[in-house]
Amino acid sequence: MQRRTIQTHPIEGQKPGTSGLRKKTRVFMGPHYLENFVQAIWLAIGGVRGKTLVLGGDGRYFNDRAAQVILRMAAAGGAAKVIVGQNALLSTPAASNLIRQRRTDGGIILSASHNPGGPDEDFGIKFNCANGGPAPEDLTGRMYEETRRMTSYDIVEAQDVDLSRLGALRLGDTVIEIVDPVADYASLMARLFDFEAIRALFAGGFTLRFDAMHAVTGPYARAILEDMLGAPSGSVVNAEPKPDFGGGHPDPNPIWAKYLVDLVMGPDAPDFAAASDGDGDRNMILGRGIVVTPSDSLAVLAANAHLAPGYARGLTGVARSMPTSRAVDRVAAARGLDLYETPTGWKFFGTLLDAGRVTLCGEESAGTGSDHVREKDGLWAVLLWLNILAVTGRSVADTMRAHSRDFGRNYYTRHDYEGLESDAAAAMMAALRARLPDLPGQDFAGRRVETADEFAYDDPVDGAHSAGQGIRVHFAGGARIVFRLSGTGTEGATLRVYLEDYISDPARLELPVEEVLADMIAAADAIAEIHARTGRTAPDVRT
Ligand code: VG1
Ligand code: CO
Repeated sequence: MQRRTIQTHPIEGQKPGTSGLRKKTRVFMGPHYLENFVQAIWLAIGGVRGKTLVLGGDGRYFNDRAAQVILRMAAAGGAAKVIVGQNALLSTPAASNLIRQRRTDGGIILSASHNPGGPDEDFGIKFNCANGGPAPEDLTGRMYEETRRMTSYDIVEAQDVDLSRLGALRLGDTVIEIVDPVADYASLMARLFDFEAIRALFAGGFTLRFDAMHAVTGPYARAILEDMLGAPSGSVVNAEPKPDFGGGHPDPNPIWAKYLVDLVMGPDAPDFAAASDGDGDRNMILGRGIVVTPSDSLAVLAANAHLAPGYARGLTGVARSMPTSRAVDRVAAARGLDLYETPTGWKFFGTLLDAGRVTLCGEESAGTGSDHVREKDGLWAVLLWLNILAVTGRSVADTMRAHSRDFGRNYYTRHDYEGLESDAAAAMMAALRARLPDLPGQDFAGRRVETADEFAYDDPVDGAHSAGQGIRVHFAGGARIVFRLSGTGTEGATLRVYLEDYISDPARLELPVEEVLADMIAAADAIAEIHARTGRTAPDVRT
């Protein structure tokens, strides 16, 4: 087998964002693009020689080709072993689990998550560390530095590895072990949850619709929900992973999964419905007549997790990303749990989970997870919900009603303005930043600003400092607006505006969200001058 050193040159813009490096697929397919970044990973982790890695992705277009390149580069770098999901498939949480269970040195996940896939859509790659979690900022920073002084990379010349058959083979001196992507993950789920109780729930006629959105969770959901737990066959839909996700956005929210919202609001509503995203780390939870917002779901799971065997001892603490609503804070306060507020992105939960400070964590962007892996986990959230419903015998709607009665309700919505001109978006944020000192005491849409700042985070475990993590404006009475720019897009800029108000009055717990937040929506525009600076009169996505 021929090992070759290929001359290359630094490529602009290989800077990992909120979750790895994401670009248009054609950019990744360009000369040296993927190879440069993989070489930068090897360099940033101190070389791949002698190491064992996990490799898999969400099955999007170019997943299979990229996996072959990475295997040849791992072999050229002298890796001891690469554990690959069959056909190069692994959901993000399953990859995290394999990294941990097999005590490897880390892994590479190929995904652009909820972004669409295909030759004209998006692709992505990220490195996870030995704890199973996304590389922290200092490591992604080193990768970026390496891309800026890249001169060559090493790769072996070889035929494609047949990744369709389970078992072990060799590529040079590197062992390639091809594993069932579902098996280890499914047994982890069986250890955490009361499968007997959930089986009894389905046996009693409880109905479910799980939509895999033609993405990676299809095989996982079929195996676990239908085969192991006895949900009627056909409960899992769109279960065949496709390179272009069937042409849709594999993004489980009320826009891209509107048909699920229509289903639960209509006459044929199942008892429970859910969806996951491209790489299986997000979740959307719905019940008959109700859509549960991700922030509320986190709060409900925190309040009830002890009903599942894996969490019967209770939680050590909970964490949420800063823009996530403060619904979970109320649960933490009532239960005496420590509460941590982190910047957006799962990588910031890793140290807290590793140190045992928190058991559960979540983000408003449909991400929820626990210390069972170091990624958010879509199917895990679905199973925890099912476990809770199986034990309490309540419907989703009754569970939410009871929760608001106990804790009040954090009305919450996120407005996204997509495809903004990058410079205009940056100028808007700069102007907002400049206004911060003047905001306290001013009234907007009849509400007074109490405090306004730009969020920065000091990791309480390792002391790492992260600045510029979103602008927060707090109003009298507990309302809040957060502004930040997305770090996962591949074109232009996306402004995210997170709006929240807290209501405990028992007579006002079931109002339309946009009605309760109308003041905040008007205030957001007045404060950030969204319309004036971008010309936009309405958001592209409301979650
Ligand atoms: C978004 C979400 C963030 C999430 C990230 C990755 O980031 O807001 O909460 O962690 O996507 O999720 P941003 O920077 O675009 O707001 V996934 O499912 O893409 O791995
Ligand atoms: Co995802």
